[in-house]
Amino acid sequence: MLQQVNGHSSGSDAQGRESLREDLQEFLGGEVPLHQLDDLTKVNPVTLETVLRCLQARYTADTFYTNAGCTLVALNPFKPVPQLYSPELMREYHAAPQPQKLKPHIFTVGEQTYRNVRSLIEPVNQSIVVSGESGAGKTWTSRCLMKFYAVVAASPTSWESHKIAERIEQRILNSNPVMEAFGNACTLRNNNSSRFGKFIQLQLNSLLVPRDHQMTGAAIQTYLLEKTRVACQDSTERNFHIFYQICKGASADERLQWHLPEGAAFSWLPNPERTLEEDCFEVTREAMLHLGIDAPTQNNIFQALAGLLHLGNIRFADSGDEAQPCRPMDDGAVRTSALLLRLPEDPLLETLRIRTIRAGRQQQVFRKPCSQAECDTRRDCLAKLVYARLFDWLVSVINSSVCADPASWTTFIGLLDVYGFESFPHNSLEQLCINYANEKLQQHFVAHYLRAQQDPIPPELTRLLQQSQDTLLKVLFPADPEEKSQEEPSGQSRAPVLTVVSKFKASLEQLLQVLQATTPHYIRCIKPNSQGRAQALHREEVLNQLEACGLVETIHISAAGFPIRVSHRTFVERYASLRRLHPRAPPDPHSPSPDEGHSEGSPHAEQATLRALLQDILHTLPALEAATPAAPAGATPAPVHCGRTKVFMTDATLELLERGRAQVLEQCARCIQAGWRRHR
Ligand code: AOV
Ligand code: MG
Repeated sequence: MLQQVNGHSSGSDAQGRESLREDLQEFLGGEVPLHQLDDLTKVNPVTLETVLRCLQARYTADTFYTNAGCTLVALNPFKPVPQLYSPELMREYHAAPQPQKLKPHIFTVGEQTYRNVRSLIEPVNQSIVVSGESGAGKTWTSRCLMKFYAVVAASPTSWESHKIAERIEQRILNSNPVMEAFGNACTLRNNNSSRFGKFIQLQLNSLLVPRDHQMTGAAIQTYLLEKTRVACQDSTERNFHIFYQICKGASADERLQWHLPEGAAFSWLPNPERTLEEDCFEVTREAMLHLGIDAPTQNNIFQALAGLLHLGNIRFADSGDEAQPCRPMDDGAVRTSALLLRLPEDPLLETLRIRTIRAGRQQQVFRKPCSQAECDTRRDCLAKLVYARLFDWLVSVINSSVCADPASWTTFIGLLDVYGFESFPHNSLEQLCINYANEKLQQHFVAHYLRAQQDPIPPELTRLLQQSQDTLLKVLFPADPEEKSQEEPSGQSRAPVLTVVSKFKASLEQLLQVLQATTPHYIRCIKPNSQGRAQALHREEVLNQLEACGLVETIHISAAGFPIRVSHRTFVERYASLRRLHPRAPPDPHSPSPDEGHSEGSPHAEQATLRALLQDILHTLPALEAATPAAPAGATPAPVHCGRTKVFMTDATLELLERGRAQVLEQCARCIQAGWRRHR
């Protein structure tokens, strides 16, 4: 980062000349070939067009990552690039003294984040927000980052602890295929589209040696699974992967048991002929096993899913008489789904066809036959209910398998992989812009997307499922204590039912709170073309994405040079110790003291003290710079601007301050050690 701003701090002469040459070329109008520009802030002038040209040139040169100030732009290669994600490369970024000087990569972001966590005495949680439209590469990126941490944050020495660490890392990685099998589907835009939002906290321990943070667990939070997909798919799309996996991957015995004869047609399973790499049942099963979901439980899950497929084959025909319920067109589907879900057949049929209404003061129960369309809705609703509960249950099982004991971790790195709704691109602008844009986009999202999801659930459906004799369904739908006590006289009204929207809003607000308490890092994934073709960058499509995420504005803000903003208090608290390194000359006794004129303890006095301290710290900057080994004589002071409530600075200044602080801490540690030794 330091290099990018003032370009004079490299160690060797050759490097110094190289960066000087870059600076000069930049000054003279950007002679550096476009594809070699690692940071879009160096494009001159910064416009949508020039940014696009640079990205295009890099894409053609098989360079997929580019810095854009505080954001990393990731172009989807749409082809395997294994050398870009090898463990060797992960270690290289991890071991680099200044990883930001290597080629832009998600590993730079990963490593920077990891260093931020481990280098601080007061641990600060970090987060990486991965955004971009559907198919742009968010899930891929998050997965790669998880692998990165599994490699670099692995436990070191002792064999026993190594084994444990490996287990936990492997388990965390195993959560991916399971969650993707149950929560991803092939859509028009992405063959492996996430149909839920995911925030994973990678939990790190804080050993006494702060440089050795290790991953001790993880906690996964999911957001609004698109459960409608279980019962309703666009003609060009597919159901969740897991349904195809069981149909394709079941053994002969399992086929018998789950009533899935070879070639059976299910109306909820469109486009089964499309074979995808995601259809790998074995991988899912193996991963489930590693997560502690044993074979009988798995069997139970798959049987219930087969039950849902048969449920989807139930068709109703109008009876022609409003007073008479619709009749099922095929008794077989009803029988089989009842059998697999271990539900009594008659109540199943009854619940699908007849609505019970409570009305009047006495809450009398009326039974009303449903129309054919209503029967269909109730059938779909039943499936959605089961699937959503199953998904939530799976997430909780995974969490209980990977979540670390609260005592064994203190910091986390959060990875946010939201579903890339086309009209809901999470923005990668600088903090203020991000918040603003996200608010807007979320409103949009909530208005558009949630309305379609809103699954009032007739209470009869839940009651029916509570009658199931199936072990798994008994867990998913435990008997409702309220139902049991129904006959007891009670004047209390039921608690208001939380709607999907309000629950989702609440969980999003919670997420924002968590994110706000972290240091955020942004990766913006860009989809070069909508066909998923390698080596094809469609200008219009990319332009739209650049525009939607305000990338040019991000670059402008970053190029303006003060992307880091810290409150006066935080700044002073963090860097007060620097005054030890380069103490300022004692103040002139004749000049007025900063807090003169304010009574002690007043807010004004406090502010003035804070400001005076701040100035003291800022005065150490030139000395700090001069002490930096490669700083040329007479280099301009690190850019910093002191505002009314905040200090604004460049990445380079931040780095300088951090380096100075680390130096002080090291000195202190040495003094303490020396003291101990003397004491002994
Ligand atoms: P998404 O998460 O952003 O979409 P994915 O991460 O699923 O998108 O990526 C879509 C596809 O692009 C993947 O299945 C890969 O085939 C390919 N891909 C992405 N990144 C890379 C990469 N770095 N190298 C090679 N191939 C890649 V969605 O979940 O639909 O919003 O809801
Ligand atoms: Mg995804």
